[in-house]
Amino acid sequence: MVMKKVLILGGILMAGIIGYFSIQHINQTSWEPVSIQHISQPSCQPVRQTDLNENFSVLPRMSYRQPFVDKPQRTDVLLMSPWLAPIVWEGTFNRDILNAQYRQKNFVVGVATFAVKKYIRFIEGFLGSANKFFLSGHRVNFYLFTDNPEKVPSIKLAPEKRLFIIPVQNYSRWQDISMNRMDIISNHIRSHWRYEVDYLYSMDIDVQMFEHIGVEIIDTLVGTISSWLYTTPRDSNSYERRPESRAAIPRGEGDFYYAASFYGGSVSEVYKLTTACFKGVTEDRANGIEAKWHEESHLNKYLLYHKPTRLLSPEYYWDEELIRPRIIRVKRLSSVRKDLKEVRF
Ligand code: UD2
Repeated sequence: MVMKKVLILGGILMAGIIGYFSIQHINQTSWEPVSIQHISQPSCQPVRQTDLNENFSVLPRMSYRQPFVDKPQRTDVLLMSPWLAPIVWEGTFNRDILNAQYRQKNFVVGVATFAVKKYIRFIEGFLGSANKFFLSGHRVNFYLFTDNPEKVPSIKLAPEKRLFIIPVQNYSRWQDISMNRMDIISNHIRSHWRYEVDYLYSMDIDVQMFEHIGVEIIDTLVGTISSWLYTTPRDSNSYERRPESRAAIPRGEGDFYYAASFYGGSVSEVYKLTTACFKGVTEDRANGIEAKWHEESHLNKYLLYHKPTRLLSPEYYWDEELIRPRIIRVKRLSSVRKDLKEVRF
């Protein structure tokens, strides 16, 4: 009996001692400030300044269908790349939510497009349809490069849209007009656009828009999956393969085939992309080689090794010559049929 009491008392004493020390320990770790001198810091640690702004904005109340994790919006198409970049398809997003989020940021988007030589004829269709369908209700600056500014038709734009006509020289080869776009865009970012816009997109002029293209296209680095090659295995598509070209992609590599007709992103990312691609074009020229699909080949190489943060499905550039399959529910933007021999020469 005495032995049992001794054991119980001993147990209580031990528990008390453990409890005391653990409370001390908790006190130490959670309350007592740790002297900075005890933490060894590399002397060249870069200084960071995180903006701790508390003026966060709140979305308006909205009524929409609830999302469920076990009910994907589409099951017939790939919605996410292997690096978790969303692929934008009709039926996968709610434009009202996106617009509400975007409006709070008050961004300006720039669109660079070129109408050189006979391509001037495409301006009216491009601008007329873009005025209606491209980022409707949001601020957009269209930058139109042309060798014929006096021939640009007058088009009445929505109040939030502006047109800047920028004279540019022409080149005898259409391939040079197309490839030099990368250089011109890169130079204008450095001299102007970095002060004027938040996001920048490059678009071919020989297209028309038929449905809304909204803020679902906005992201840091955005590429459009080609309507010609969206189901083609990587080794059969149109990448440049000759190792002598700076645009070469080795066999066994490649994600998607991207169309050069529509790409973009933040100004700084588009600057990197256009500068790198034009460097590739210049080095190819010095080595007497031209990539299979000109700057589009360089763009594909760039986007393979600098993964886009968002991909636009072929809805965002549909080629008129193709029959539209079921998975392409809408044709938002499509090429205008052209007689290549007539228009390029
Ligand atoms: C593809 C690409 C295009 C470019 C080209 C290079 C797609 C859908 N488009 O289109 O972006 O990479 O291949 O081979 O993948 N331009 C003029 N005047 C000219 C020629 C061209 O202004 O005389 C401009 C114009 O903005 C045009 C763009 O360059 O939209 C591309 O030329 P394209 O449309 O003739 O090239 P295409 O259809 O072969």
